[in-house]
Amino acid sequence: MNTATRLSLYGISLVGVFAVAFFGGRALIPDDTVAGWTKRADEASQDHDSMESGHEMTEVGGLSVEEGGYRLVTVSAPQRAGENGELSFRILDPSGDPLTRYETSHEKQLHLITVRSDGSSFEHVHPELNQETGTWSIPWSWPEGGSYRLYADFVPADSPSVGDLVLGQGLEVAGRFEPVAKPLSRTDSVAGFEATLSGELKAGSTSHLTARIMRGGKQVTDLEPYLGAAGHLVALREGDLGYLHVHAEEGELDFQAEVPTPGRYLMYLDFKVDGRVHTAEFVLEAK
Ligand SMILES: [Cu+2]
Repeated sequence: MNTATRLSLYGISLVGVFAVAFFGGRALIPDDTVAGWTKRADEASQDHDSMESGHEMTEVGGLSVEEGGYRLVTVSAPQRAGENGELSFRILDPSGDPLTRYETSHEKQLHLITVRSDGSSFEHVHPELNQETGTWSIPWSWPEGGSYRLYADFVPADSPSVGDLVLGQGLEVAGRFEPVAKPLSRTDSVAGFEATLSGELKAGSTSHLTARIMRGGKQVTDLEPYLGAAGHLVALREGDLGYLHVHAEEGELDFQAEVPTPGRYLMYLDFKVDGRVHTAEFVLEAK
């Protein structure tokens, strides 16, 4: 091998080293493409900010113990099905102090929802706040074993711009567990009432839903106000149990639901008749 050939081979191997460095780094992707991605990411985060501050949220809540700096802590409940005890927890504010001041929303300072992972055993209750300690508590027992999800839905009074927060946490309960299948359903029978939910869910847009309550073949028209409306609807996304914001509209049992993705949604309608609150359950599919 002569000197010239050796030098040119050296040159080729140098080119090889540069090529590896070039392809190994971001230089592989043209700069203007990267700039486009960065810009879109910025726009997305701005959109996210504006959705957070507004009321028209299409995101799901309740999948995290923390949101906006507020944290769900010291969740305690009976560990075994059938055991009588207390369910309690605290909310910490962004500085780490127990949150004791809440805005009233739907007539309550905090809405506590629990549901088993299969969508059964839904409960929507209103615990008591200890103003000194910031501890929320309510007498409690689990009907059956399984994995449960707990949601605390509230509006902190110390920072009105934060708006409605839904913090969530999972809980394991020992005891018998038979998963319950929840097929698609627009009707439910509960305590002698026939409930129907009509309307189509469309992913990414506002859907209008209307419920109707019948008893003995006649429509029930004397529903009592419950939480500031004729009824209260909670929607959970099947799969991750993400909690959706549903707004009551004008009119008897009319709602606006915003679902972010196609798939099934578990819907729970609380309504009040003769001084008693009942829950009708539906499963709808969003296209
Ligand atoms: Cu409530």
